[in-house]
Amino acid sequence: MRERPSIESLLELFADGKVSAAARLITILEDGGKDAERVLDSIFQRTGNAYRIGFTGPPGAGKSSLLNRVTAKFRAKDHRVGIIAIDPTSPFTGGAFLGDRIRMQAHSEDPDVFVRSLASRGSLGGISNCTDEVVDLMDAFGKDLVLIETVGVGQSELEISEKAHTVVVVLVPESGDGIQAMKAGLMEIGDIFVMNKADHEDAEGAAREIQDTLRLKDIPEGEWEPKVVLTSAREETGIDDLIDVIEEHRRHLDEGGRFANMRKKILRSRVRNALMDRMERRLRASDKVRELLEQRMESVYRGEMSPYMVVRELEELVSIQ
Ligand SMILES: Nc1nc2c(ncn2[C@@H]2O[C@H](COP(=O)(O)OP(=O)(O)OP(=O)(O)O)[C@@H](O)[C@H]2O)c(=O)[nH]1
Ligand SMILES: [Mg+2]
Repeated sequence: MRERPSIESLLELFADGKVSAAARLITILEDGGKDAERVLDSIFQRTGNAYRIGFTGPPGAGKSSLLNRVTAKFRAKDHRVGIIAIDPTSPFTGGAFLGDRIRMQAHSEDPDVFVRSLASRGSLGGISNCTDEVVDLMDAFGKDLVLIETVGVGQSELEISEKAHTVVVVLVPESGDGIQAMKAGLMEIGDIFVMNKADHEDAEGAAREIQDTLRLKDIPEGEWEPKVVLTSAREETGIDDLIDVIEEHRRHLDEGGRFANMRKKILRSRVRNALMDRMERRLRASDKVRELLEQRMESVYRGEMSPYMVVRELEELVSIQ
């Protein structure tokens, strides 16, 4: 068996722009733990340049097909593109992985396009635990655009809006997608709504429906008004319009310090989430905490202690000053 390269040597190769080293570092980030932290610590200073665009929407809406088209356009504009496809691991939607791979093969020879699939945390789709870290790695690797594809289900849509600067919601003119989108909370998070499969006849009507729904939103003066774009990834129509609107949204964020504020907000929530995670893991791992908790719970059951009395005592035990 070949010896595994050390993290240091991988980081050196990574700094030299070696794709294979970047891919291995992503695997380390996926595995989490101390090694993942070391990787992140060492690349973090080189991050902060990538613009992140999230593509979310129901399964099969054409997100991957669209990403493929959009990537070609961005490459023509000399952007270096990272693509993260978060694949549901559910057997019902299985095959997405292979599908994405095949659709992305158009760019597989291009050294300035870096594609990576990550397994999603939930079985239906959503976000992967290490999405932020992998975005950072692509950013540090010199990609100035990172496109993130997630299936919009459950909580994931809220999470993508915490990770992407521009959120593109991809819908199709089939089976009341618009209504589904509203239910799933997608209407709240989209900066841009794409009605894909515009080669279907109901597309224009469906796009108008979305537009009408968006008009009901109360948008403060000067804030971004979500836009609707009709595309066909299959027939390659509307892609330029989509790029234009994405760039328009980016310019909007650049004005008045919005982008800088958003960046701070994203970083703040990352630190907070990481801290909460760490604290929770520490609490769960501590035998002392568990023992005391079990003992005191008996007193709570008997009505001798209130829940807050227990919490105060536990707080003292794990005091972190
Ligand atoms: N007619 C038509 N079909 C399309 C269009 N875009 C994508 N498709 C087809 O729709 C199917 C799903 O496309 P994908 O790009 O895999 O959709 P997705 O949203 O990435 O799917 P998941 O990742 O599985 O959620 C494929 O068979 C595509 O060929 C389009 O504009 N028009
Ligand atoms: Mg896909």
